[in-house]
Amino acid sequence: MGNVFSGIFGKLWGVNKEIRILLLGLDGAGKTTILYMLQMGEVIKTKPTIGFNVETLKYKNISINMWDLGGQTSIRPYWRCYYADTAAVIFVVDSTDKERLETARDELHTMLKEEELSDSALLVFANKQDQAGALGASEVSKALNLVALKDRSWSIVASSAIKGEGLTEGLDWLIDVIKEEQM
Ligand code: G3D
Ligand code: MG
Repeated sequence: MGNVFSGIFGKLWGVNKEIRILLLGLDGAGKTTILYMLQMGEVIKTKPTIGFNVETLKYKNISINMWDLGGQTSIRPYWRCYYADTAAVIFVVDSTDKERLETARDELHTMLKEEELSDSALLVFANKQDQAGALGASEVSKALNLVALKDRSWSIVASSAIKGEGLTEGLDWLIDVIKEEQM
């Protein structure tokens, strides 16, 4: 019985469902490239994002309002203006940028301390895997100290935004988690 009902609710959940996901990470990590790759299936020429880009993606019956916030140091304090009603955060890391992994880790943990994000799931993309010398997902995970995250669903997925690799795998995981938490 339980299975029958959860099956029905599982199908209904997506209908007209709108969720909000934030794409965050340091500048140059690949957030805007990921947004438009998911939206249009192609690589677009990006410029550093001043302010934000927002796009609505239709994914498995769900409308995802995806907010890509600028990642430069001067803009990061404004991330918090967008935290309310956030189902999930996608944190993008340039896996070749070893010098700034520590900064990325600090920004991530500072952000996750915010009350408004206490229920948000976290997906990390260890991006730019197509580049020589990129750290693998487990190394990025270690550098970001993800094991320290308590009471939160999180996952890290290796990706190459320009090749479109890993993106739907990550998003599938995220949608499943959000669905479970909201049902
Ligand atoms: P941001 O929005 O996080 O600031 P962007 O980052 O999406 O603007 O990407 C910054 C640069 O990284 C862009 O290159 C973009 O093409 C590149 N990039 C994004 N994802 C990948 C990836 O998976 N692999 C590789 N090799 N490059 C990637 P430019 O040269 O335009 O600055
Ligand atoms: Mg950008």
